[in-house]
Formats: sequence, C-alpha cells, structure tokens
Amino acid sequence: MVTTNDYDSDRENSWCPGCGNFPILEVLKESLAERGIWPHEALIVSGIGQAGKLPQYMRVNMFNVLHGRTLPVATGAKLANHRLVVLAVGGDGDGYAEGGNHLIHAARRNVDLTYLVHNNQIYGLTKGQASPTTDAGSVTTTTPRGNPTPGLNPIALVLSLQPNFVARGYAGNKEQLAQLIQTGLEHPGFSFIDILQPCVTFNKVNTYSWYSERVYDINQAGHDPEDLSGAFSLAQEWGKRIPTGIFYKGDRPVFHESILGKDARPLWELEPEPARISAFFPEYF
Ligand SMILES: Cc1ncc(C[n+]2csc(CCOP(=O)(O)OP(=O)(O)O)c2C)c(N)n1
Ligand SMILES: [Mg+2]
Repeated sequence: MVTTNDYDSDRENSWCPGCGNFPILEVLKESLAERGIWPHEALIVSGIGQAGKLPQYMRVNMFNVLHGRTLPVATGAKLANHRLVVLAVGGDGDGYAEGGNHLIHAARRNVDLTYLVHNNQIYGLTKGQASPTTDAGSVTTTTPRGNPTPGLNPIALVLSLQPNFVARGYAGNKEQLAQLIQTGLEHPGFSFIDILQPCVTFNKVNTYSWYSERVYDINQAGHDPEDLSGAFSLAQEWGKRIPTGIFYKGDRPVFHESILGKDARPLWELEPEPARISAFFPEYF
C-alpha cells in the first residue's frame, strides 16, 4: 500500500521557517498516497519561484520548466501518456503573470490535470515585488507608494472558462486542502486550486492571521458546486470575507479524449507508422 513515506525526499529544503508552502507539500504527499497513486504513476511539472521548488522536496517524477510554462509542458505530457497522473505547481507570479496566457487555454481546453497555485500575493523568490494578485494599496518593492491597481481575480477568471473543477484552499486549513486536492485528483478534467499561502518574509499584509480572520467554507455555508452563477457571485467576495472550498464542478469532455478518442492508447504505446508520413517528407525515406 502506498504511504506518504513513499513520497519523502531527504533533499535539503530552502523555504523560510513558517512558510505556507510546508503545509501544502505535506498535504499533497498525503493526498497522493490517500488516492493510492504511486510516485512512478505521477508527474509534477513545476515553474520558477519558491512554489516551483515543491517537487524537488518529494520523491516523484518531476519537470522543472521555464517561468510560467508549467501548463503547456503538462499538457504535452498528458497527451503523450494519458495514463500518467499529471499535476502542475507554481506561484501566483508563475501562473497568473508569466503563465497567464497558458492558464486561459489549459482551462478552456479542460486538460485532465490538477493545477495547484501557491498564491502568496507576491513574488517571493525574487524578494517581494508585486504580483498580479497583490492587493490594491499594498506596499511592495515595486509599488513603494502602494499598488495602484486592483488584484487579478483568479477564481472569476477560471470560472469564466468552465473547466471541470474550480476551488480555493488555504495553507492554514490542511483538512479542507486535502479534500480539495483529493477531489481535484479524482475528478476528470482541469482541476484548478488556488491556494492562499502566507509568505512570512515578503508579504507582511496577507499573513496567517489576516487570512484566518477572513476565510470561510462556502460548501459548509450551503453552496452547491453545480451552481455556476452562484459560484460567480461568490467569486466576487474578497476583503472582510474570503470564500474557500469548491466553487464549481462540471463534466465537460477532457482534452485528450476530445483529440484522441475515448478508448485511445497512449501515444507512446503505438507502433511508429513511417509509411503514413513518408509522402510529406520524401527526403527522409
Ligand atoms: C522569464 C523569467 N522572468 C523572470 C524571472 C525571474 N523570476 C524568478 S521567480 C519570479 C517570481 C516568482 O513569483 P511566484 O511565481 O509568485 O512564486 P513564489 O516565489 O512567490 O512562490 C521571477 C519574476 C525568471 N526566472 N524568468
Ligand atoms: Mg508568489
């Protein structure tokens, strides 16, 4: 039986003591084990940043890609071998700035993978520049007079693209986060989980106590994940109260099945058929 220990790595960790990335790493390992997924059956594609280091601290297949490029690489991996459990992991800068374009299209295509965004509302690795989710008014190294623009709303953005799973977790609520990650892993299609993740060094505004005073569970409060318009209106809340939980769950066809067909074998299992392409590249035949 697979256990959390199967995912343990003894690589030295360079996150700050108290970083909100630690509980996410712990919950992810537990969730994969809980779903009975072995390390060799999973691939984690990660971006650049403190969040992007996550799979380095696990024993699992990993691909650490260019900044913002997790989703195209993860999409390619899923198309080449759809039997693989594919995850993508990165920060709010990685996913919403450098990789924002890819987020739109992976969600729209409903690529069958689970995408965790460690949203600390700051560029952590590069020491505190404003990110797309930095709140208006926040003072950062690049916004010394306060951020003049409102933050991006990742939940509303992704809901508008209607992938099969849209959720928000919080690093300070491991029980709920485990539920979200496990549901995301189980549910076919693009499972998007924005995770509020305190950065204890470079974000002195959105701290553990700031989030803890505001978060509440929308599903406990009665929100039905099949209610898309209810999800849109909850997604507008940010401030005194911050909604967490499953906003939306849908059942659109997933990308690799739309392209390859429902019962297709993974590409890597197919025999090469050079005769079928020889007419296009005669110089090679
Ligand atoms: C193309 C490119 N642009 C900029 C950088 C510099 N850079 C490295 S990490 C980072 C920001 C990371 O922020 P985020 O994705 O929020 O991750 P965090 O460190 O906060 O977890 C930037 C701008 C880079 N490595 N590559
Ligand atoms: Mg960040």
